[in-house]
Amino acid sequence: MRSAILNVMANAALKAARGLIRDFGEVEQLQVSVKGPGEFVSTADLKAERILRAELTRARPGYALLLEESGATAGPDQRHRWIVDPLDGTTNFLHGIPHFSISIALERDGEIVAGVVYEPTRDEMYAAEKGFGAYLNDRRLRVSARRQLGEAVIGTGMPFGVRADQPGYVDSLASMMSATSGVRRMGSAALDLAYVAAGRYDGFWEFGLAPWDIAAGILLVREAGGYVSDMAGGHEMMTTGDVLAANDHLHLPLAALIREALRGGRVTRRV
Ligand code: 2AM
Ligand code: CA
Repeated sequence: MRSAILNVMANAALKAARGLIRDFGEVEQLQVSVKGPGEFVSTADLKAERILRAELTRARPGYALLLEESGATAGPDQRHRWIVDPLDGTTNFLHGIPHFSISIALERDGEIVAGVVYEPTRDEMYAAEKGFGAYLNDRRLRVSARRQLGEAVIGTGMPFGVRADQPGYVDSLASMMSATSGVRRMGSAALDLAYVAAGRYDGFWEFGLAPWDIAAGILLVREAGGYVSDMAGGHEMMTTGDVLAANDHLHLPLAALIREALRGGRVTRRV
């Protein structure tokens, strides 16, 4: 049984997902057209956001909103704020790669108290409420129990475009490549965090993410028994956009690895 608020969030995600799935089918067709699916995808993204805004506002009229496409809207309720990414993994969507998600978080007094990440193509609904655990559909989630870095599979997001020269990223990647059992880069940070919560990834790191990419995912990881920090080991993920998530055995060694990489000292394999 989901709580009333998680129901609101899950139903909003399901409703927006129906449009995304339809549009994704169209995008697959548009890959071969000369014009490409670019404009069509922007419209799909905006349509999903409009549905989410309408559903969330209808259920909780006074709450403030922070949406990826339309930005911030204040509300008479000073305590609550929705933080929403209507389409995380836009590049995948644009290229017809079926790996994207909808992310919805609820913040109360500056703290994330509920989060939903939905993956439309697999019909996987990740949901968490502070103090009540994290779930994938009806199954309770737990982060992985792996203790050895050498056995760990770690997710990441690679900076691109104007952010491609993110200082230290390539060094952190090189360190992870030699110290772990492998790195994955799948292109939706919200789902990456959900995968840590589900014990699929043993950890995840990325720099420079936006609040809507990570707000729901952070709660999922925490409620699944994992650890989330920024790269300095603090809790400024939502302001710095830098995120390291892992189970509690691996969080410290991964943090050390990234810190050393950022200092310029390559770390070689430790088992
Ligand atoms: P988006 O698909 O909503 O744009 C991929 O690394 C993750 O980072 C995605 O969650 C993506 O969100 C987000 N992201 C957005 N802009 C980015 C950028 N310039 N560089 C890297 N990641 C970005
Ligand atoms: Ca995003």
